[in-house]
Amino acid sequence: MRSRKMSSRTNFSGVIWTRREFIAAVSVALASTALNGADLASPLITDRHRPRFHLMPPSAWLNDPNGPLYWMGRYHLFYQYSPVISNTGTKYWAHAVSTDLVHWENLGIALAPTPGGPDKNGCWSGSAAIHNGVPTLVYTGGTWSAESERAEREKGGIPERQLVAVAADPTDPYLRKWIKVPENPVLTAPPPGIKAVGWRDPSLWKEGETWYMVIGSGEVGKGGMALLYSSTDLRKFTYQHPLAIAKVDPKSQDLSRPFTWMWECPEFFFLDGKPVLLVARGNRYLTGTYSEHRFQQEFEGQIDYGLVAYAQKTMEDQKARRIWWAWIHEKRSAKAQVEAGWAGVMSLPRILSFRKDGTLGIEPVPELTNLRREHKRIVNRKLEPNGPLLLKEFTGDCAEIEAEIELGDSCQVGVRVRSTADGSEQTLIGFDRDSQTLFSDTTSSSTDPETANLPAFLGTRGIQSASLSIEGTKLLKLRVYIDASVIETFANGKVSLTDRVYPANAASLGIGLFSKGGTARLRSMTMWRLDPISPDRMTSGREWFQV
Ligand code: DQQ
Repeated sequence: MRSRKMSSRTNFSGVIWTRREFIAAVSVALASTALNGADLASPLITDRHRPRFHLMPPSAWLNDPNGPLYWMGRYHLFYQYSPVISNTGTKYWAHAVSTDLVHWENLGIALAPTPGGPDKNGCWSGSAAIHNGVPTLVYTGGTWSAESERAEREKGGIPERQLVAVAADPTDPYLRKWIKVPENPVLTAPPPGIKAVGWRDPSLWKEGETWYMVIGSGEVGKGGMALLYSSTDLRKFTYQHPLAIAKVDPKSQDLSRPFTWMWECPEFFFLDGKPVLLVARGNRYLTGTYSEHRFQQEFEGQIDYGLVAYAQKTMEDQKARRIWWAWIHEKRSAKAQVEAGWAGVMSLPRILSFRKDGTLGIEPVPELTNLRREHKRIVNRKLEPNGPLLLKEFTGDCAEIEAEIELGDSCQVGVRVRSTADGSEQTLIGFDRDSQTLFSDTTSSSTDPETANLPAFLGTRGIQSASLSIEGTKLLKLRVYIDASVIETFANGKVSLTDRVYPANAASLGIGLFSKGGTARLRSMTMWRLDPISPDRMTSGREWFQV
């Protein structure tokens, strides 16, 4: 079955097994769902689950963010695109540009597989850098089809090759054309002695005149690895040693599932001079020490606690900010995805920073305030357990909410969004005092069985939570972005939690507050209607995506 092979290739690294099973389940029966974007134009424009201020392709499939880059006044962001709504589809690099990190213009396909070439079955994830004034991409090529991949990997083969492409015309601010270099593949196999379960997703940084590159890998029994290479010209790469190896407990790993030993999308950078390693698995970040080009983990944290966020990618922008993106995948059935004609959304850009306690702070980029339009504000209200379900002042599904709530003696407080008047559909975003967690409760978000009742959703549907300590101030500071089916929540500058909801009732637009087990006090709550970033839910430009 293609879906099984997909999960071996894309390998969600066993964030937890329910995740992998979830992805496998939603990919069932998608083998022949190639789409004609033009036919789908109209339904996608009016699809009320399709976001309005998030980046996505005009139709079909998006997964990992790739190669963010700032060049000639524009942010360039690439992403994994497939004309087939499935993670088994052949992957292309799609390309979008923005001057403000918020309004994106899709430019279509930047990298396509070369027939018979080392990326003939997919241009997989990678990174960008400027080398000698030339924007340069490094990425992984897939040489095997989804059909043959699992069998080949089980025999110990590795389908991945590493490739380089350069901007054909660096004077073009849009960088529309990319040329694969004649030296490709620049790396053909993992280093000898490493029994790699996978070898992909290169990421670059520079020290002095030398480029360093990590490639995601892993060995059964050892764990995920970031393999370190060096280069002076981004054509010839020399293997050094593992930059880092995961600290895993082999007893908690399942030897029959080799790909859970893999670190996908590793990314290494310095923030305030301190080394940070990101890995896709669980949106983890690792901090520690870096000496002689070896990273020693001392602390492990999590950037986004939503199981729908994956394959994180960052860049340092021209303002020396570390900007973060991730793929937000769907949380509904394969059938629903195919019927919708699209799947996958790029997260909002966020800024990572070191907090005083050595953990990473995560907040939306300030540029997002450019989207704010009319607003309503309420202040100083008592929140009691029997309070009104909804606030008459607030409604909407293209909005930003900022709320500050004093916990008082409540057990749980927060905001209710995407709610019907009677609460038969509703999503709760709040703080639980006992467990000291921020949570997103989607248990009642939808009555649609394609999102609500499938066994595959039981692992990811329901309540997701993130550790959040606010005992000192007892003040919950929420910032919630609601964009149709996407909800991105930030709390106290410390944690983020992304979730998906697909209310069946078009009237599930109500917004309210809740307090359980005691009385809390709302200091203030402001809601802005946000401006869509395109008039047609990002459905234009399909001609640039013809493959
Ligand atoms: N997706 C890419 C791989 C990467 C995985 C293929 C992570 O390069 O390992 O689309 O989602």
